[in-house]
Amino acid sequence: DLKQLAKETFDRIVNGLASADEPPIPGAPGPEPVSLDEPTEPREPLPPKRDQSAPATRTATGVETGAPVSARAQKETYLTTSSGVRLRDTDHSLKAGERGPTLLQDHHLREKITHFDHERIPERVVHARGAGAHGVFVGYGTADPVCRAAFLREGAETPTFVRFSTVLGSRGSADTVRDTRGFATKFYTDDGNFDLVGNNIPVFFIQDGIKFPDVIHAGKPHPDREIPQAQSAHDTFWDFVSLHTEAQHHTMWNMSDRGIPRSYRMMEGFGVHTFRVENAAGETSLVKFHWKPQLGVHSVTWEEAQLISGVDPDFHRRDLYDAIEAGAYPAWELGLQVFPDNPEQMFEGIDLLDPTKMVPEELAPVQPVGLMVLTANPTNFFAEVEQIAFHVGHLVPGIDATDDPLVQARLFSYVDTQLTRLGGPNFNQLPVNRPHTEVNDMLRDGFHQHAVHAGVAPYRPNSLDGGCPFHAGADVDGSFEHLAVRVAEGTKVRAQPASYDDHFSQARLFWLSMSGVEQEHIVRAYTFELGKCYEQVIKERQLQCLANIDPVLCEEVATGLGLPVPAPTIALVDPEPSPALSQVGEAWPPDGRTVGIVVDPDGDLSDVEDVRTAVLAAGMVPLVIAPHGGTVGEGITVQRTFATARSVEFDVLLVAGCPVPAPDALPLRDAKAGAADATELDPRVVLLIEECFRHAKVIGAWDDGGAALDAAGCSGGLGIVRGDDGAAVLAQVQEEMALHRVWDRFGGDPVSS
Ligand code: HDD
Repeated sequence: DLKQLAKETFDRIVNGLASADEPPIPGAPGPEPVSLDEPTEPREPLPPKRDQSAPATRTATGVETGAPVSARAQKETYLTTSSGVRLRDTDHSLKAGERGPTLLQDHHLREKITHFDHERIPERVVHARGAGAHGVFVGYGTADPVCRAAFLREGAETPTFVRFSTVLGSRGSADTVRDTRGFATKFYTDDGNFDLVGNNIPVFFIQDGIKFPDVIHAGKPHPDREIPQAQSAHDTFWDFVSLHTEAQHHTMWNMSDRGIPRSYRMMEGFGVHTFRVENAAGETSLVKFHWKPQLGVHSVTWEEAQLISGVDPDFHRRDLYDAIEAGAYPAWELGLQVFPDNPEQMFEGIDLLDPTKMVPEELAPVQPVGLMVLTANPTNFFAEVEQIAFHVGHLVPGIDATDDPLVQARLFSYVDTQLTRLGGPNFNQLPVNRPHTEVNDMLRDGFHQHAVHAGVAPYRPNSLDGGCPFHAGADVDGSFEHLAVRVAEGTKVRAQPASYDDHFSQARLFWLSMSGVEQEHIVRAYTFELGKCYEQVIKERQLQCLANIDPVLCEEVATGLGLPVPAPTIALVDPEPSPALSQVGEAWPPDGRTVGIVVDPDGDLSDVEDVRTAVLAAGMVPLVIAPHGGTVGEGITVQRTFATARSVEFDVLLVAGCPVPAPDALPLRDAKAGAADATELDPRVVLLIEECFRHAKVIGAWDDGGAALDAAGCSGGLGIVRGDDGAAVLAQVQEEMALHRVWDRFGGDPVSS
């Protein structure tokens, strides 16, 4: 029972000491002074945590040992050197006398420091900042008519590892910056690893991989000052995308709410390229891969994104970790858009080999073919999330790449970058990268070789190793062969087809498919980003691009920048909008949302525990917010204090009391002088309520909570639920939060064209 498991895990992880019989009294002296001495007894064994995703009984090269091969280190009681010798002291260097110089012969000192000196590896040149989790994929069997890949068959269960990421920022950068998000999945299938290395945006900035260094150099911090970090709001980015106009479609997605997701759990994923698949009868089709999140597609507001970057730069990483730890396992359906494999590789006038174009779902519906659920956090971030190495060339029988010039360059780039990043050619032997199937290659030696290859003939043909390894013929299950399709004939050229010349029509399609409030956000995003540029000519050139997308969008942004509105240089056509592109309007279950509950320890707390339990039972995460930590009332554990809570952490706010200012809300001298006004609401609670209101969140209040809303000046309006009974308020709040935000709260006249 997942819900029960979730509750138990939540109680253990989040509530920590909540089960103590006597709740501690805040500020009271403790019973016994706490010892500062180092523990001397062997500690308890490590808490149970899953092993890294290494095959249970196989070595790195897939040799069956019959015994568990554990990748888990740090197991025993006593400290050892790396060669397993037990150590009596790791706290003092070996010296010539207590006050004398350190001796060169101190091997342990040198080993310890040397290893530390080499702990860092180069971060990924792009997608350096990320988070990952283990999961399982189950096929529905619905892909059979088009794709024979075994992991898609009905009921086939395949372990997976997913790494989400931002693109531009360094490894320590903030999570909620405006950027594309990576969505890379490794399927450890019975036919070897399949990597789907996608993004949360279905199109890309460039049509040809040879431009990848250009777009990344433009987006990365300026080479002279190395600022700004993890931002596109700067001159070099807008310089490039306004000149290289095929980037305009992807840029439009970045400026939309897709660029600032609420959670990795609430993002779509896209394989971007068109792939070629084959069914059991040998017939081929062209497909695009989609991940559809079960929690819906949601975003934060730009103001929230900026606040979070300071308040909790690890917001998305923490969100993913906490959800999985609490048993609220995030899930995505894998879907396929299927197109006939015609020689032109076009569909409804859209060039399927042009990665700056997508195919609206209304023209080619996404057909679900399986479900992925993320069920376990990494055991060790470095070993798994940092060392995982994806590759678009990791394909399994039934799936092949196409001639899209972007994927062609990617097929080269990934191994190449990993050779440097992971220090040699044997990174596929790392536990997280190992296939869960047998490996029988003829690759040998190299840095960090972990396998002890037993044969003497790593060549073919041979007789000394009995002729092994043999080719797997077409009759052998699970053998891979590139699909034998005819390649286009022509002369060698550095050129692209005329069908790649349209750079604006799908950006316009996207704009026209947005709701009013989404268009408003796009206008504000362009205005913000261009407002951060220094060069006038860049702003003017980007306005020209916007004029070629939509006159209203262009005019609104130009007004914000205080610049003239250029006329379009192309004829604008009105495509049929694609409602599937909009995030707004669909109702979603409340699962996985975070609910803040403000309580007043001196007020009526009778409903709070029941509401907390009901929130948890509904699959959401309740966080009690009080003036101080510890517990309030009869053992209700406080997860956030007024000092640590900020509105951006919550999808919904419930206010169960009207807490007066706590001493730490005021300057110390005033508090000492007893200046707190008992009738005043704590200013940090005012800020919580105001921000939740401004960010269009549902707010519920009962008992004295109503007075708190009044004191914060957010007494009523759409999405404000007030009542006398906590359970009834929560029930209505749940209904109202189905749309995620209450955009109608602000009425007004949203931008529309
Ligand atoms: Fe890439 C990493 C996604 C185009 C070269 N890419 C990387 C990651 C993702 C993507 C999600 C992070 C993987 C991880 O978590 O380890 N990349 C994409 C998508 C693209 C794309 C969806 C276009 C459709 N990439 C692309 C091109 C090139 C690269 C055109 C080069 C020609 N990408 C790389 C890389 C990275 C990488 C430099 C950096 C770290 C790594 O590979 O392992 O090779």
